[in-house]
Formats: sequence, structure tokens, C-alpha cells
Amino acid sequence: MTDTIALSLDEVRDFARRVLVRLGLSERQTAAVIETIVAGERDECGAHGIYRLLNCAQTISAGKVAVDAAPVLHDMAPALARVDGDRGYAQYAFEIGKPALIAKARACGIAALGLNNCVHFAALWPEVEALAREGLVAFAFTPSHAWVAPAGGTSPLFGTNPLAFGWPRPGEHPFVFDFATSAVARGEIELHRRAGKTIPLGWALDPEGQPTTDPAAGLAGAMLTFGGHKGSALSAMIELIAGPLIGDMTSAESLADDEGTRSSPRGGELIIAINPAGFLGASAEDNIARAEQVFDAIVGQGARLPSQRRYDARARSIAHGVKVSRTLYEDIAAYLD
Ligand code: NDP
Ligand code: PYC
Repeated sequence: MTDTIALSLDEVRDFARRVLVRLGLSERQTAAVIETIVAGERDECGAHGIYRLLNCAQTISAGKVAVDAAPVLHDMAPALARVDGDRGYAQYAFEIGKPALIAKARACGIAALGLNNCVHFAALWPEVEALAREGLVAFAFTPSHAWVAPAGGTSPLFGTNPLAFGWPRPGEHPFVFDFATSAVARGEIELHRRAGKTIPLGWALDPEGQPTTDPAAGLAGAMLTFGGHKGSALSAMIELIAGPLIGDMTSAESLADDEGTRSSPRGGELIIAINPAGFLGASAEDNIARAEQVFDAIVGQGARLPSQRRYDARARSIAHGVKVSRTLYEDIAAYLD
């Protein structure tokens, strides 16, 4: 018996749907959530694929996500909207707010959508990629739980606070990057712990504030930012613009709200969309075409574009399906018993 199981993407979708519905999540919310889980497996982003069903089970059983959430869209101003996620998953709130964000960005040239009162377990690239496929330039930011020490400190204060960017490309997949402002996403350290692997120095400090290669010690201590003070400043910015600026929680407040249940973070997300035609009018197409020179120059010297790995993985997964860890699959399947 191999230590992996081969699944088609439809089988991943069906598995995720059955687990979430069995856990009590509404059909409507499940439909939004499973697409990001399928996208995570499809694009070989293991920390945000079916692995996240374990977080969902933990969060739902702790009562920290509203299984029957009914998000409400609020039209704030010509270029501003917010969605009260009703303590449901952020993917569902984004689905409710996305059409308004796109329409406002097209009408005003730039628009922002605040998602409030949402539970977050996912990667942000599905959101910015979807907006870039609509011809918009997109940014997304969210805090998480206070797991990360500021540069120069040793105590958790920031979340793993990802930022994502999407840029539309004529005839190509959008240019997208999406990364945590911590050295790695927390899910990556959790996967190392599950696999019994050490972590590289530079990812985390142990509870005594010392550098560690032990994933359990790193999870119990403090994660580190990427790029020292630079990642630390970006992380602080995300605390501010996707927390107090939109009337939502900081990562420290989210962790306090968690009450030790080890549920997924709860709070806000800020999404900004820019319509190139807003600045450029009739010359938008020419300028977007000219931007291709930047991408050509990157790959021309043998470097790769962010998301190129994901798009390559996507093509493979669509053609051949995916392989998931057997023990992970069995741990999740136990929720179906
Ligand atoms: P990684 O460090 O693995 O990579 C992030 C980005 O960098 C991707 O766009 C990736 O593209 C790109 N990249 C990686 N290597 C290269 C390279 N050699 N050349 C060019 N580009 C490269 O991500 P993280 O561990 O920081 O984060 C993983 C995910 O976790 C993110 O999607 C993030 O949204 C999510 N997350 C979510 C949180 C939440 O609160 N919701 C909190 C923290 C993280 P590619 O994919 O093609 O490799
Ligand atoms: O992996 O750091 C993480 C994370 C937090 C919330 C979603 N992913």
C-alpha cells in the first residue's frame, strides 16, 4: 500500500463537500468553501488543500464559525462596499461582495471591499486571481491569530498576515503572488510536525525565545517574519488596514476571541481593485500589453514568475488528478464515520 491516495478533482470536491456537510456547514456555505480547498489541492498548495478540513472540523466543533451564516452586503459609497460575514467563512462573504467590488472598480477606477466578521483558513490568491481574470489589478490583506513576533522581539503579536496581488495579462494566466508576512504560513509548520520533519532555522523561536528546528517548539513559541524588519513592517500594516481601518479585529484580538479552542482566525479582510482604464482610458490595452516586457525580462534571465509553479501544477492536476497523503485522508475521513 502506498502512502498516498490518487483522487480526481471531482473526488476531492465530493470528499470535502461530504465532510463539511456532515460537520453541519450549510450547503450554500459549503459550496463556497470547497472551491478554495479544491483549488489548494489542484495547485499543489498542500497547506491550504484538504488539510484545512481538519481546521474546519476544529472550528465548527468549537462553535467558532456560524454554520448557517447569512452574509449581508452594505453599499457604503460609490467606491466602497463591505460585507458583514455573519461569522461565517470568508469565501462565502467574498462571493457575496465580489460583484459589487467589480462593478464599483469599473465605475470609479478604484474600489475597496471590506469583509468583516469572517472566519479565515484559506489562501488569498483565489480572490485576487478571480479579480485579475476580470481585467482588474487586485490586492488582498488579512490578519490572522497572534503567532508571529515583530522583528527584534520574541513574543507573538502579529498574525501570519498574508498579502496577495493580481495583475491581468492578455492571453496568459494572471500574474499573482500571495504570501504570508511570516517566514512561512503556519500551516506549513503544522505539516512539518505531522510529517515528523524538522523546520529550517529562521522560521520560528521556541517558547524561551531561542531559534528552533523543532516544529512543535516553534508552534508553541513565536514564528518569525520574512525579511526581518521589512516583513515585520508589512505585517504591522496588515494588522492596521485589515483590522482597525475596517472596524475589525487585530490578530491579538482574534486570538483572545479564540478562547484557546485552536480555531481558525476570525476578523476582517481588505480587498482593493483597480480598473486600468480608470487612469488610462483608451490607452489601457496598450499599457497593459507594455507591462508584458517586465514579465518577459524576468523569465528571460531564467527566473520564474510567482504562480508559474501553481499554474503548471494546475495543468497537471486537471489532466491527471492529485495525490494526497493517505494518513491525512484517513484522519479527515474519520469525520464521516
Ligand atoms: P510561499 O512562501 O510558499 O510562496 C508564496 C508566493 O511566492 C507564491 O505566490 C509563490 O508562487 C511565490 N514563489 C515561491 N517561490 C518562488 C520563486 N522561487 N520564484 C518566484 N515566486 C516564488 O507562501 P507562504 O508560506 O508565505 O504562504 C502560503 C499561503 O498561505 C498563501 O497562499 C497565503 O495566502 C496563505 N496564508 C493565509 C493566511 C490567512 O490568514 N488566511 C495566513 C498566512 C498564509 P507559487 O505558488 O507559484 O510557488
Ligand atoms: O497557514 O498561517 C496560516 C494560516 C492562517 C490562516 C490560514 N492560514
